[in-house]
Amino acid sequence: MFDFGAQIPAGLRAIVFWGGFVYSVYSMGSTQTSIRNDDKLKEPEQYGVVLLNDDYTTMEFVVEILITVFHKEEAEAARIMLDVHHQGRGMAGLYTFDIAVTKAEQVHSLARQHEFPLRCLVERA
Ligand code: TYC
Repeated sequence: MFDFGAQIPAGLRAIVFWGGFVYSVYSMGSTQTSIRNDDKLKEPEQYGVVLLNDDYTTMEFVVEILITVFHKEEAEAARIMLDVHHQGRGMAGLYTFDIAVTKAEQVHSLARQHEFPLRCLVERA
């Protein structure tokens, strides 16, 4: 229980995002406010965008994709690219579902534009 005093007017229901978790805040009167973890509101599930190896896409292009689409630093991008090259697959990033799908579409679209067969998957983490 946290007491927000008079900061939240009586009757107001507010959603507060705090430390990455969602809490419901209910005003219970002009002087007392309670806060509780709401079971129905969970953190969104995470989805990984997984890059797949192939024999034709250049290493430079994959590093460029990791920098521009996934906002990796160059050294980290090179490390992920080599991981994919050696292991067959590797994690480019974790996102909510819609963002992961958008990133995967961006990868496929850029790969098509440059005539590379680079593919990636969206997987539930
Ligand atoms: N195997 C590719 C090569 O040797 C490089 C590569 C790395 C391709 C990662 C795709 O997701 C990939 N040119």
